[in-house]
Amino acid sequence: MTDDLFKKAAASIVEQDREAAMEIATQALAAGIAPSEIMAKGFVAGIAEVGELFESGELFLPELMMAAQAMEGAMSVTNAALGEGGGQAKGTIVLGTVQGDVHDIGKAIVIAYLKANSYEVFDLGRDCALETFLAKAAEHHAQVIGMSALLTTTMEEQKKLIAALKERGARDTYKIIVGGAPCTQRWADQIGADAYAEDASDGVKKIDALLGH
Ligand code: B12
Repeated sequence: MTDDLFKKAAASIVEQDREAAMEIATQALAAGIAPSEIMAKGFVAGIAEVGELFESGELFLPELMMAAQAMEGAMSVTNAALGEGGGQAKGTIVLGTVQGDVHDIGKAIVIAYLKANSYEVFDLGRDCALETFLAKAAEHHAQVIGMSALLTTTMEEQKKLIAALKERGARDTYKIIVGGAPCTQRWADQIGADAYAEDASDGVKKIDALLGH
């Protein structure tokens, strides 16, 4: 039954069916499946398959966009179920997708997890300029800046932001965490980030560790 729902969830994304995706997400939650589990084993598996089909030329951009819309539909259901952690905030984070990059599905999941784990998070959206990251981090007195990048070309923006902080003598003002499919621990080390996370729950763990929770 559960495996069947995971398969249906993945299929709804591959078939670019937003309505079905939302319905399956609702069904899964009603069946007691955790939002994180239906996301990871169902919907994220589906969008990963879509990425492979796109890469091999079996799906084209319009279909990729419709699959992303189905994914957003599913996320609207699962993220709402995650809720907010409540209590005193464990820390303040500004998080966005870097300039030149419009991929924001992963970022939305990370934000939902962080909020559910009692962090105050300011969503800087997508295609976010380096200066906006820095201005918003200062404005909100953030402890952490999180940057998402999904393109090998836009990963460079993560490096540029760290370099800009160093140039201004402000590198130690913030902890920097990077993520997104092309990023790795090695990349994070290379650019001098404080942490890399492979997914949303790892992101919460890494930020907890950075802030001593
Ligand atoms: C959906 C999608 C799109 C959608 C995005 C919609 C949206 N609102 O996000 C649309 C259709 C718009 C799109 C456009 C493009 N895309 Co696209 N897209 C994808 C796809 C299939 C899925 C991405 C996704 O949502 N994954 C699911 C989420 C949950 O995973 P995630 O983003 O990795 O996030 C998780 C972790 O990485 C981590 N994480 C992510 N960010 C952060 C940040 C922090 C701080 C932390 C802690 C953790 C963290 O936690 C997340 C949750 O677990 C990928 C394939 C792939 N394998 O990634 C291609 C892919 C990224 N796209 C690709 C390409 C080429 C493009 C286009 C250039 C296509 C074109 N010809 O126009 C454009 C680029 C537009 C732009 N300027 O940004 C390539 C990139 C290749 C490369 N080497 O750079 C990929 C890899 C597809 C492929 N295999 O060819 N795309």
